[in-house]
Amino acid sequence: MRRSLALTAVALVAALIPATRAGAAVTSAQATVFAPSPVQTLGRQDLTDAKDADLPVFAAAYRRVTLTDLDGSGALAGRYVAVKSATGKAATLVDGAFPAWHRDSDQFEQVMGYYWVTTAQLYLQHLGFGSNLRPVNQRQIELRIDQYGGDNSFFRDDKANITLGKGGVDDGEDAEVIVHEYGHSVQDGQVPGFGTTLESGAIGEAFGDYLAVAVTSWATGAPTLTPEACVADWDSTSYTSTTPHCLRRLDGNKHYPADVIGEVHADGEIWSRALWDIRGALGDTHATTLIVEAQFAFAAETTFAAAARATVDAAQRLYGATAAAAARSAFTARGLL
Ligand SMILES: [Ca+2]
Ligand SMILES: [Ca+2]
Ligand SMILES: [Ca+2]
Ligand SMILES: [Zn+2]
Repeated sequence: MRRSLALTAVALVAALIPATRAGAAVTSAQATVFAPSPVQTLGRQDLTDAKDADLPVFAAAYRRVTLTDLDGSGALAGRYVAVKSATGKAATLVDGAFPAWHRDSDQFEQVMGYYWVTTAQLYLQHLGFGSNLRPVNQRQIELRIDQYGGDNSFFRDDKANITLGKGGVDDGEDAEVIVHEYGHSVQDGQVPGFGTTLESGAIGEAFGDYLAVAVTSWATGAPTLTPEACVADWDSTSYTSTTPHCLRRLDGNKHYPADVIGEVHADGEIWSRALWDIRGALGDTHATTLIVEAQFAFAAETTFAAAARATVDAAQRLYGATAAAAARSAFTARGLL
């Protein structure tokens, strides 16, 4: 009797609120993160991993935020991501909130993964993807944190999952590393199997870098203490010696084909500079909307030139001739058109 009453209530709620998945109790909870990283927040290029120690200097970089779209289980699982950690106990709610774990706790990177994947998806939705434009990657991906030695994170398109490594600075401590990986998930969601050739792979790396900057600037404001074009300011302190520390930048000056070296991350800096210039000309909202919309039309093994043409076409379709000219100019400046 009680069970059938409960089922009726769930069915009624689902009928009244069609946007809510039947039976899925979606909730929010407070948690503590870096937003997006201590280097960017504090403007200190001298920070080092210090073997994962929670030194006093980091105190001012923590932010209390609201995790949304949780599934109500008390774990870090929700509409867009489920966190699976191979290191440490799984984070769980305590009295309705996630405790204020800091960087020396395994649970901190788990919370970071949940928050930043969800924030990246909400950024895409704020652009209109899933409302006036078709949805982009609105699926639950799996995010794993692995204690393996290498300093690398990667996206596996066979399982729609992201793995964050713990080499050097834990990758999960830098929102821009997390969102970069989510960029691969986005492109795989749009074009399954995207990015297996050199040029399509370079576009994948470039888009991940671009999305990392766009999402973190949207969520926390454009940085004033570090260059906005710098990607992964915190993670890269482990493997770069010059300052500002950047894994890569969006505002480099590489040109096609002279600067192609046959490595997807390096060659991606040709493409990401074009995206950066489109954003500079049209602003974040129009630029990212047309860039993401264009990707639906990319072949899985697209060339730079074909993808550039598709992006100009999307600019024309969405915003007209002036936007198309700005996109064309950005790609021409790189030698891509
Ligand atoms: Ca850590
Ligand atoms: Ca790292
Ligand atoms: Ca940055
Ligand atoms: Zn990548």
